[in-house]
Amino acid sequence: MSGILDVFERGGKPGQRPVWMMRQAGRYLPEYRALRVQKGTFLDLVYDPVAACEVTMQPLRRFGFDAAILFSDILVVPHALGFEVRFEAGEGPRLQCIDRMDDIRFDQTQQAKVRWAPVIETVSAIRAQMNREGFLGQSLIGFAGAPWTIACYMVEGQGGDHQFQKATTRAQHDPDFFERLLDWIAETTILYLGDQIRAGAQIIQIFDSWAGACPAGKREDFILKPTQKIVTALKAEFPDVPVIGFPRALPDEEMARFVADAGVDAVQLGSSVSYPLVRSSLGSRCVTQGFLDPVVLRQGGDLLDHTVQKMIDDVGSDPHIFNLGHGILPDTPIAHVEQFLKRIRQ
Ligand code: 1CP
Repeated sequence: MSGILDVFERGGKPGQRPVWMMRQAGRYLPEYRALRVQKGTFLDLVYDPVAACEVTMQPLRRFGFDAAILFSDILVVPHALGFEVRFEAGEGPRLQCIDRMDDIRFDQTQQAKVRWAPVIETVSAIRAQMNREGFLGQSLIGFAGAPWTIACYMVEGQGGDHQFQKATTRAQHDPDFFERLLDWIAETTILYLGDQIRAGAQIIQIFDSWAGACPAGKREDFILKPTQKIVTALKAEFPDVPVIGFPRALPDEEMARFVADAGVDAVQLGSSVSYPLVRSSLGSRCVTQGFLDPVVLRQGGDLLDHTVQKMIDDVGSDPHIFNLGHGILPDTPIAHVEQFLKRIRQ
């Protein structure tokens, strides 16, 4: 039984502290950088099942994390829907913008399935490889972006450096367009995550990395409802697969409502969270995940030791999966990851 699935099923065993790290496969690992150079572009790596499986396995072998996360990207969904996506070195993603209602074509899902087929092949390959290498207690996490976050990238045409001004303005002034777009992404994501689960993903995480950029009055329509639609559909078909939500930068006092309304089994918390406050509103049974500041991990030293110890003390025996509050920074020393793990596993 995996440490992480155990947390969902029974609240975890006493003293057990399952841990994995957002972006655990990535540029801070020399073995990742070596393979990345060989493969050319980031998307070439993502759509190569042998290479993507290898990259997924790298942090498992090095650190023995309690979960593997599929090596892919949330922008596979717009790409599969026929929109150009490029990852420019040092500039983040660039996408072909969506602008017109006519561009939202619900008949494109068959084509999308063909395009994401290599990612689904990767999921099967990872499960087989985990078995071969004896990672039997570890779980494989599949994922997708939440509709709001994906819509922001599709309308803006680029990453979040500009806080998605164009996308959030459009969302406020043209809610009909935005709601139809969110619905299209939600429908597609249900199929995509269903394919991942059938191929062997055991837990699903839905990343709403830009939830905090959603206008406050629109969170119900743009954050809660689209996520709820996905979770409801997945639960109908796969009732035993836990779903982790990540409404990043949503105010602490709205977390409990997000969990209840979206219907997720767990919530990932960001680094600025007040854990005692959120826990008291969530109750003792909801699983949380997070929330070490990636900047503290990069800094290491006493600060890292003290921060991790405080996190352990705060969490106590609550059902919790240790992780970062956001992705690991590419210039994080490997020794700091080891220091973090040592303390968690003490
Ligand atoms: O050059 C490189 O190697 C590219 C760096 C990179 C990596 C390693 C990108 C570009 N994506 C990824 C992998 C990735 N992305 C994973 C792999 C699994 C793992 O954790 O090991 C996952 C789960 C994601 C998800 C993802 N992509 C999110 C959600 C989580 C989050 O970080 O908030 C988001 C927002 C993206 C978009 C994206 N992809 C890559 C970048 C640099 C970005 C952010 C762009 C921006 O600033 O808006």
